[in-house]
Amino acid sequence: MAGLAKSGLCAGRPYKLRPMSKAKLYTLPGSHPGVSVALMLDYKAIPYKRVDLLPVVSKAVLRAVGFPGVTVPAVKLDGEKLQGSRPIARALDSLVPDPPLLPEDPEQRRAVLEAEKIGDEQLQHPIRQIIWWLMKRNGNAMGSYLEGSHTGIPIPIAKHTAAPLVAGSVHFNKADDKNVQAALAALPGILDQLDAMIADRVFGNTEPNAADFQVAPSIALAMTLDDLRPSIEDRPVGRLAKTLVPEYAGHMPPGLPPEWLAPLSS
Ligand SMILES: N[C@@H](CCC(=O)N[C@@H](CS)C(=O)NCC(=O)O)C(=O)O
Repeated sequence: MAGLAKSGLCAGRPYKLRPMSKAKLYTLPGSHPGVSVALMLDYKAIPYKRVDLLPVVSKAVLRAVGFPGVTVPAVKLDGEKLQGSRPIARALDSLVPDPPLLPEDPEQRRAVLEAEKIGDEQLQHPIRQIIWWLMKRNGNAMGSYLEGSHTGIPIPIAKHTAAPLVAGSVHFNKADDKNVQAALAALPGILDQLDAMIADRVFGNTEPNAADFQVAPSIALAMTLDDLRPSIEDRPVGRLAKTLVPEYAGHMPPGLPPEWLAPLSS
């Protein structure tokens, strides 16, 4: 098993790690919580191998390799099987405390956990629903989200066999007209809340915390959508995402009905 660097500098602070095996991150191409976990592993200087599963098929694979749940991100690290971006963040802090993902001060810690929860429970899923709704109507965009992925399947082949996986993902994520309209209507309120938390210095500071790593990939993914980018990129949360995740694979041309986008422009 590969060992880890035993010391180094991260965010200007020295860190010390006990030797541990390389982590294995199971994710999907374009998965925003998967990017969150990859960024946190990098921040903790934990080397890892990334395994990109295909949507829908991923559920059976995760079970086959011993995870109890059927969603990514999932991580094998030091004999532990971790699943879910927030539980993984807590486990990473206990395995490698420095640099920390949560502040020590209880009040600041509570605020970061609240922002992280909004990112996970309110922001992640609407973005997922919007993108699957669009992918069903523009299968050509699929190839761009597969750029740089490690599925083991050549992109042109994956792209041309994706229709049943897209249909399954639309079904699994309930990405129907009603839910996507509701997701778009809720988005401005969620973005306002996150911008207010950045103004209060809960996250978006010099040293990133668990909320930065949770929120920025969802916003970066949202900004791969031509329909959403103009309403997000100049907001504090958009600027934060561009700093933390400057390159997010994927590009989705416009496709949402203009009237569904009205809440974002008002
Ligand atoms: N809130 C969970 C999200 C887990 C989740 O829904 N992951 C998606 C990918 S972003 C998934 O595994 N979907 C299964 C599929 O598409 O087949 C987390 O942060 O870990």
